[in-house]
Amino acid sequence: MTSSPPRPPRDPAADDARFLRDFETMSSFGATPSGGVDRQAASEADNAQRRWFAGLLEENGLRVVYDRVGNQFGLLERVPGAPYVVVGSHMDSQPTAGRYDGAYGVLAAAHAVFRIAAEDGAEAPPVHNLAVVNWFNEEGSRFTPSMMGSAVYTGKLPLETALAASDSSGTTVAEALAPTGFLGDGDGPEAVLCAEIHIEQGRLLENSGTTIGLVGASWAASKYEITVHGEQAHSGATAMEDRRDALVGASMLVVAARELADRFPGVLHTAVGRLDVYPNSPVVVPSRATLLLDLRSPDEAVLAEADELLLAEVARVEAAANVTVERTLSHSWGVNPYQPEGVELARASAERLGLRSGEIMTVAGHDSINMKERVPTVMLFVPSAGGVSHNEGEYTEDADLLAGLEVLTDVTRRLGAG
Ligand code: HGY
Ligand code: MN
Ligand code: MN
Ligand code: MN
Repeated sequence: MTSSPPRPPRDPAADDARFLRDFETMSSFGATPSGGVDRQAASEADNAQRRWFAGLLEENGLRVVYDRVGNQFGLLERVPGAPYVVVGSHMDSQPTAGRYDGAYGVLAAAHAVFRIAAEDGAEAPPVHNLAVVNWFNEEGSRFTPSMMGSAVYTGKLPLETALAASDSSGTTVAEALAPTGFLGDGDGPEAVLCAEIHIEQGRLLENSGTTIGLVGASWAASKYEITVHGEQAHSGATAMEDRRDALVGASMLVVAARELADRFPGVLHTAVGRLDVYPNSPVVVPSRATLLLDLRSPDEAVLAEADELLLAEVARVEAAANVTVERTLSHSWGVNPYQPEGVELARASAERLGLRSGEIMTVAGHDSINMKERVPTVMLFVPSAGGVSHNEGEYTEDADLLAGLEVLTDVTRRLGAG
């Protein structure tokens, strides 16, 4: 039996150049004139980058499969029948976003697995298979809730609910995915362990001169859909005392949410990122205004107290603007920590590579927040310049991208060795 020809030893500089070249290619999908990207879930740009990514995975010997909600996986099957270390993030983006959010973590996962696959006699014989993952619709900008693909994969969100979610044009996830070929008929690979690398999207790592963030826990988050009901009226002729102006009510709630953050300095972040007004016509008093409110805190008791205070504000607004307010919690997660042994394994990898690391909490949501509730999960950060994210000016130094890739490769190799 002829043994396979010895593989050329890895050339780290060439590997790094390949990664950076692939990252440039990836950043061309949905590229915006100001240097960012727009590739919302199941958009043409997202579909195009997924097709390119499938080709890259296959060229490197991985088998590409999709699950029932469009999560994309590249499988490296080394041990027949063994479960998988699932490594990856998301490629979908916010409407005018940066090139790094999510996409970096998916490409780094792919290159980590390519490097491990190319090693002769890895340090320890593999126990688990490896799967690269591109989670569907993490951002939730076109279809809510966010972190959708990993929520379905982990059983947190029913598949039917996800497939029925619709965008502002009324197109459902099922309809958007149907023609793409990204809807599989299986559950995807069985995960036994998980890892994700992501840009920090804050400036703690940059401020402290730390290269690798070891994510120990997440801030808790509550995302509400709030609908204010008023009454349509002529914006000129209607007497002021007769008006039930939904937009006035919604505006009071936006300001109340901002003032709430001021009551808990440093431990409560609030924002209203989307406001839909109906009928949104210049000469009509709006009868309906829907806002998506985002509350986050590292302390679940603070989040609960903020929720109570917000309810009191709702009652005040209803009386003051003579409107009625409906509020539903559309998505939430707790602080629940990542497994400490995973943090220590990643710390040891960073130390072995001579990289400065430090423990950090994630304020942003990630697919690993869903995954850590199912399997031991390692979450890593690399610095964001100025903490800028969800903004076309998002930036991370190449040296930090490559350092993060080295750590992710070492962590994935060790997780794969069981
Ligand atoms: O909600 C989040 O923080 C994530 O970016 N979807
Ligand atoms: Mn992200
Ligand atoms: Mn994001
Ligand atoms: Mn994420």
